[in-house]
Amino acid sequence: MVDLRSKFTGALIGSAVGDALGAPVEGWSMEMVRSRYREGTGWTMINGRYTDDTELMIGVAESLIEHKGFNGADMARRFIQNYDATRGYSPWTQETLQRIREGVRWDKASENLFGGKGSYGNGAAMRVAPIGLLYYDDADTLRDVAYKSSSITHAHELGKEGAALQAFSIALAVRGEKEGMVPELQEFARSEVYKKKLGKIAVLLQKERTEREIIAELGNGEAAFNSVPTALYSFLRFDTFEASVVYAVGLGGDTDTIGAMTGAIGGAYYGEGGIPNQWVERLEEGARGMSYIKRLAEELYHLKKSDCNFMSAQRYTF
Ligand code: AR6
Ligand code: MG
Repeated sequence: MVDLRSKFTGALIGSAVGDALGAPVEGWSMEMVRSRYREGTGWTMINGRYTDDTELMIGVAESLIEHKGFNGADMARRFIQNYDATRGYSPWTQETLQRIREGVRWDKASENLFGGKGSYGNGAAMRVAPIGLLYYDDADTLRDVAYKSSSITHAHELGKEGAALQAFSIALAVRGEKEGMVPELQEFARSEVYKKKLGKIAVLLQKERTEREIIAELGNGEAAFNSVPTALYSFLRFDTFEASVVYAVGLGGDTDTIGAMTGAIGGAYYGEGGIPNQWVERLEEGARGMSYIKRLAEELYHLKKSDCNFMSAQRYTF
C-alpha cells in the first residue's frame, strides 16, 4: 500500500519530473528524441529545469492552500506573480495574463481567444494535479474546480474538459484504481471527443502497439484532446513510473506537457518512492524548486486531512 502523503508528493514531483525530462526535446519528432536520450529506460535528466507547466501548477497549489479551496482571482494573481518569461509560455497565455493584469476579470480574459471560443490547448490540464489531489474523493467538486481553474486561460469546452479528465485520472490514481480507470473516465466524460478517445485507449491497450499507431490514434500535440488521452495511455500501458514517462516523452511532440501529465498520474499511483531518485535529485532547486514543490504537496495533504477531520467532526455534531 502506498500511503496518501506519498501519493500527494509523488503527483506534484512526478509532474515536474516529466516536464523537466520533456522540456529539452519539446517539439521534436519521435526519432529525434530517441537520438537525444538512450534506447530503453535509464535516462539521464538533461538539466532538470522545468517549464511553464510546473510554474503554473505551483500557482494552482499555492492558491488552493492559501484559500483552502478555489479562488479564481487569487489563482490568476499567482500565475501573474510567478510568471517567468523564460519558461516557454504560449503567446496566448501570456496575452491573457497580461489582460488580467490590466484589470480584466480572471474568468473573462481568455474568452475572446480563437474567434471567441477560447483555447483548447493543454495548458489547463498540464497544471491541474493539485486539484486532482485535493478533490480526489469528490468528483463533482473536482470537475467544477477543474473547469473554473481552466477558464483563467483556457475557456474552450475541450480545454476545460481535458483538465477535468486529467484531474480525475489523478484522483483515480490516488485511489489506486488502475484497472477500472477507463470505464470510470468514460462515465465521467461529457464530451464525445474525449469519450471516443477513451474508447480508443481501451482498444489500443488490448495488444502491443507501435509508437506510430499511438501518435496517429491519440496524438502528441498541444491540443488537450491530442495529449491528455496520450498521457493516460502512457500511464496505463506500463507498470512503473519510469517506463510510463520515458514512453510518453519518447513519443515526441509536446513532450514536456505529455511527460508532466503522465508523471502526475504515475506519481499519484506509485507514490514518491516510485520516481527514480536520480531524476528527483536533478530537478532544479532554488526558491520554487524541488523542495518547495514537495512542501506544497505536503501542505495540500494536510489541508486534505484537516478537511476530512472537519467533515467527520461535523457529522458527529449534527
Ligand atoms: N482553435 C484552433 N486552434 C487552437 C484553439 C482553437 N480554439 N485552441 C488552441 N489551439 P495555447 P497552452 C491550438 O496557445 O495550452 C507551452 O509550451 C493553437 O495552435 O492555449 O497554454 C506548454 O508547455 C495554439 O497555439 O497553449 C504546452 O506545451 C495551441 O493549440 C503548450 O505550450 C496551444 O494552445 C500548450 O500550452
Ligand atoms: Mg511547457
